[in-house]
Amino acid sequence: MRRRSWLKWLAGGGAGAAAASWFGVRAATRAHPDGEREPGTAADAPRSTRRAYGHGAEPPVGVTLAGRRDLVVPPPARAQTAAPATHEVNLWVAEQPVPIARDLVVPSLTYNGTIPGPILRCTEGDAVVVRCRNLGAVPHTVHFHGRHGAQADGWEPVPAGGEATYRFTAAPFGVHPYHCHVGHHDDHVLAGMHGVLIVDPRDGRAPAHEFVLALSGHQPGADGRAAVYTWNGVAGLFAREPLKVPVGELVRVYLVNACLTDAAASFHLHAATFDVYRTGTRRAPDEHTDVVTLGPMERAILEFRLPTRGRYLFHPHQPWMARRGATGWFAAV
Ligand SMILES: [Cu+2]
Repeated sequence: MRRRSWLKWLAGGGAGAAAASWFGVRAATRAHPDGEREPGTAADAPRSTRRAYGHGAEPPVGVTLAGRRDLVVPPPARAQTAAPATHEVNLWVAEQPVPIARDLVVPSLTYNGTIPGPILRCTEGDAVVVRCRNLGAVPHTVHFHGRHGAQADGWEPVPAGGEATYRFTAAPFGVHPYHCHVGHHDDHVLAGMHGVLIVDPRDGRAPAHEFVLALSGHQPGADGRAAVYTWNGVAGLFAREPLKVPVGELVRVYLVNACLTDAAASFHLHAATFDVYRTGTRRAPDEHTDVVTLGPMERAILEFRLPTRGRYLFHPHQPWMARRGATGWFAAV
């Protein structure tokens, strides 16, 4: 992140003011739709990159795919064993500024310091123990999608400075988002409090090159939509650094629509088609297509192979999302 951005953020009220306002999604800086600069915010808006094909926002300086690998590539599936395992997860909540695009740092709410939160992975039937420590100034929670006891649902606020422990048995297999769920929880989710839990079937899935792609919208734009859309919390990262996969080998995408700024969002892959497993909860694909549409917090597992060397574009088919940071590439190599 540029030093200038930090200084500007601090000069504008900084952490104290941000914490006191419990961090809705108010912008530290204002960004204009389509990555254009808005008058008076010249240095703060994401730069237009119209010279590049199909996207309008660059990632923050210093942010690389290698540095964010753990937020893009899920941990490996656990070896299949007869006995269910116990997974202990620590999630802490922090209120902090997070860079999401070039020259755009926003006051955010995070799990473990990143947007999105860590990718969690277990196997159906495993015991999951999530300890949430609220280091923030206002109440937060962790609410998991999927199936669990009502007492572990994460709707009860965890006060500032407090802790809560959620215990559940992972089910059903599939891909399930988790997110904060206090009060106007959409504010907290928009500010960064969301992540992905992958629950593998007990008999496993075929070996594949796996990625998590979680779409989110950030910052109110002038037209009521988000000003910036990101895959995995950073605008334009996969446009600058394509996701590389070997030609002809199975690719699996855990796709999550964590975007609450729009009624729906889609994922479109160019020059190839994919199997869609909605919510990932069944073994047979629901459809075979090149566009899948998801409402907020809906998700799907996509499987495909890229048959020849080359670059394969992907983006939401909502043009404003594609232009404002959510365009990327797979590169078959
Ligand atoms: Cu919260």
